[in-house]
Amino acid sequence: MSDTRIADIKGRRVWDSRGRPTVEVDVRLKSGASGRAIAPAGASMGSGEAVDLRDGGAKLGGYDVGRAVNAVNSEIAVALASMDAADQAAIDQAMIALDGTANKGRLGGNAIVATSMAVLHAAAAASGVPLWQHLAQDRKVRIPLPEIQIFGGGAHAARRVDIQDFMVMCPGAASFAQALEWTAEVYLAAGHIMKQAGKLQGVADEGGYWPAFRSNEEALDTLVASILKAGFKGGDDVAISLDVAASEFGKNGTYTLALDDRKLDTGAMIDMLGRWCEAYPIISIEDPVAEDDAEGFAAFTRAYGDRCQVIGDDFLVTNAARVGKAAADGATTAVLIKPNQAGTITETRAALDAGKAAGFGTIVSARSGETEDVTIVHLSIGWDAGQLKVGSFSRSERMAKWNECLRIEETLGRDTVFAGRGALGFRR
Ligand code: 2PG
Ligand code: MG
Repeated sequence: MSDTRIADIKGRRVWDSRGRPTVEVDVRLKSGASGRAIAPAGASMGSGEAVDLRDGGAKLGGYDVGRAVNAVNSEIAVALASMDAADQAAIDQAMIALDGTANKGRLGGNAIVATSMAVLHAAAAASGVPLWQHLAQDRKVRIPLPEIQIFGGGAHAARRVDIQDFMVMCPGAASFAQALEWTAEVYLAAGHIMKQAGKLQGVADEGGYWPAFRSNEEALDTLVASILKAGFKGGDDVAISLDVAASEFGKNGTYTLALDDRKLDTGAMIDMLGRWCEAYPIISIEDPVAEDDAEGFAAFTRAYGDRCQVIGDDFLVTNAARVGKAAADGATTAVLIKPNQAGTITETRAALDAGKAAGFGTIVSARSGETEDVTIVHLSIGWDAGQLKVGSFSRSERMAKWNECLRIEETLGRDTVFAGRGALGFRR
């Protein structure tokens, strides 16, 4: 066995897909094996997330990460020196204890998650297998069903439309490669439609077309038109998935749809989404109501959760206890899993396990601020999450992840099982 004790940890400032600073960490083990990871960053964030440590002030809009990088190179490097990288739980626990806050705000969720993921990569490198395989051990894994954005919105497009992500999923595809090919056709068709309508205005933060629409419904109509133009039957082959990200425009039971110039209470919000579920081939809705509206979540899930996956993101913030409570309350049927919401690999895994124990759909997800880091693809496969959300079908921080998943599917060859439709979580 190689020596998996940590020899050296180095943090540095690199840059993310929004041109903002973020934290990269290199971990080197005594055996010489090494791992690297970069912290992503959200724009629409749950209030219960681990928080990034930013320097504030005027420089770089306050987004600089000098203090977080410094935390990696001083306190964290000292605390983890000579610890065993193969014992991820002990590594993560040491950082949690060292930070000492409930939201990881002292050392920074960005410093901690980048270190936690880099340690995991180093342990995988020491074992001589790809990360997904290191995580899966001998268990069977599936290649995830991808959830891919066609139009961006909400906080990722200057709130040009209220709804954040207009996405497609391909439950009828036979493989991940086929799901990507079908999505590429839909993305292409959407571009043609936008161009013809004189609405092609570039892309939003995650690579989906800029949502130059007059109403939220026009975005849905255009998405359906794109699916049909690409030659697919809406619903069976290619279906619609939405991230409403309702916490961005709703609080205390009032939702303000700026584009549609309407204010809705929780009941009206649920009715509107319900009408959309009837009128459009929607199979998944994330954060249909705000994070402070647990009863709204349960009401929506009771009404539509048998035919539409109901995902908690800002509501559950990759927290095992919250996932357990949502399961007990029937508040969602699925959970979004984002490592930097939890702050460590161990806590991320615990949230995913809680979701699986509840029979939920589990979706490993990127953030709107991303990089070339492809760790989440390996987590999704190695932990057999079944679903993967990465943003759209353009911009290399997104394509790097889709392409990594393609390579792994190819590696598996005949043994490949594509999660497909069966990965979706519905109310039972
Ligand atoms: C989300 C993510 C990705 P952000 O809300 O699910 O779409 O956005 O990273 O800004 O939270
Ligand atoms: Mg979300």
